[in-house]
Amino acid sequence: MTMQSTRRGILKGGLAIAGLSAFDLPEWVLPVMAQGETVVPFTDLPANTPAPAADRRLLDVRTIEAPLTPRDSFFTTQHYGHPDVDPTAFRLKVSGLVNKPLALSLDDLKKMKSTQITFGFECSGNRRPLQGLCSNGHWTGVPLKTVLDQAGIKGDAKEFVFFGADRGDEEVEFRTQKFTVNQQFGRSLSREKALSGEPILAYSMNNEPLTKHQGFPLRLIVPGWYGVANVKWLSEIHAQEDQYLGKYQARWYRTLRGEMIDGEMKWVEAAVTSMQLKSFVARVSRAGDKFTARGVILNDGTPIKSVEVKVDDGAWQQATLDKATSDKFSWKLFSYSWTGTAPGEHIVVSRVTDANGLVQPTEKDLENKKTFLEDNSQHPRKIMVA
Ligand SMILES: Nc1nc2c(c(=O)[nH]1)N[C@H]1C(S)=C(S)[C@@H](COP(=O)(O)O)O[C@H]1N2
Ligand SMILES: [Mo]
Repeated sequence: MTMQSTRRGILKGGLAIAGLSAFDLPEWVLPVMAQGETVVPFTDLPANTPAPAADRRLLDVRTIEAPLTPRDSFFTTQHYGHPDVDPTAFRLKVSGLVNKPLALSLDDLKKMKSTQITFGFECSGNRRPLQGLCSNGHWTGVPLKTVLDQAGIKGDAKEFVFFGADRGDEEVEFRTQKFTVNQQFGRSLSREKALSGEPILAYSMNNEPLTKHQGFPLRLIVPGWYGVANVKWLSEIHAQEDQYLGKYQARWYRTLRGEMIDGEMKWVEAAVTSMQLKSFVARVSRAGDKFTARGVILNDGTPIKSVEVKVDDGAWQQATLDKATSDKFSWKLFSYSWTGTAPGEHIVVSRVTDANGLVQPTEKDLENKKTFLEDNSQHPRKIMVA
């Protein structure tokens, strides 16, 4: 299959799931390639990308053409593989510091008033050169608050732990000792966040049931947060007073940064929560002398003020935001066109600024971030112009 026809297939899928016909086609900033338009290759991609593990999938960001990512190309990753959940036997348990413990079937959940949201997210480990651990979906489910209100949350419940049906053996280190225990994947939210009305218990993406990859039959969606918060194969919500200190909460998803405070370097370890402001160029194409860079913005839902693109040592130039991706928690797509780039290797980079004036950092700005998570640095792409 040629790249052209593959992309057309993806566009069709994208339209079908968005419930759109060809007649109300918005002006995609990432359209199917026009006649005579060709992709300008990135030269900073590794020559051979090792095939990802069977239960992992990267989105080839050069193929993004529609606001929503079709379910069969939506990126996917997890720690313990995919558990099999029988949807008829499935019960979502709500336990702990609640007045009425619950065991809800899928039907029970689907009978509750549903809500929908477009939400794009990335894994906190997403980074250059591929940037393939991100996607955008349209989610349907029940507000988490609806279910928690039904259970009746006790006053001393401070922390809500979300357990997946997936489990694995983990070595837990304690001082000089090591214990191997079999445990479920778990992540927690504070009382304030859990009851905020924003998180959703989702049973559908892009108007289709979740796939096994996406956490069938039910997952938590925390709009504006990194991927890890969106617990898949959700099986139990446990309300408790104590902080939850499981491996994927307290140890694996931490960012270590040095911050200058009053002239002194302080080392801060913080949990991975809401997404850092980020953009990257996903594809550069060319039609004659006209070049177009198209890209993606991800953040915590703060409105975007501007996104700019710079070619080589030129000035930053305003790029255009795609109106089809203006929903608060959607990823945002953008494009910028220019002419007059000579044959040879060139650098194309993007930079986003949000409504609070926060500017996407450079790699240099992040030099005191020691762990690789939350890399939202500007990503200069190398391209080869023939
Ligand atoms: N139950 C469970 N949920 C999980 C994980 C996991 O290992 N188990 N991994 C998390 C991580 S690290 C990411 S980035 C996202 C990926 O979601 P996706 O596969 O739908 O893209 O799922 C999150 N939810
Ligand atoms: Mo992740």
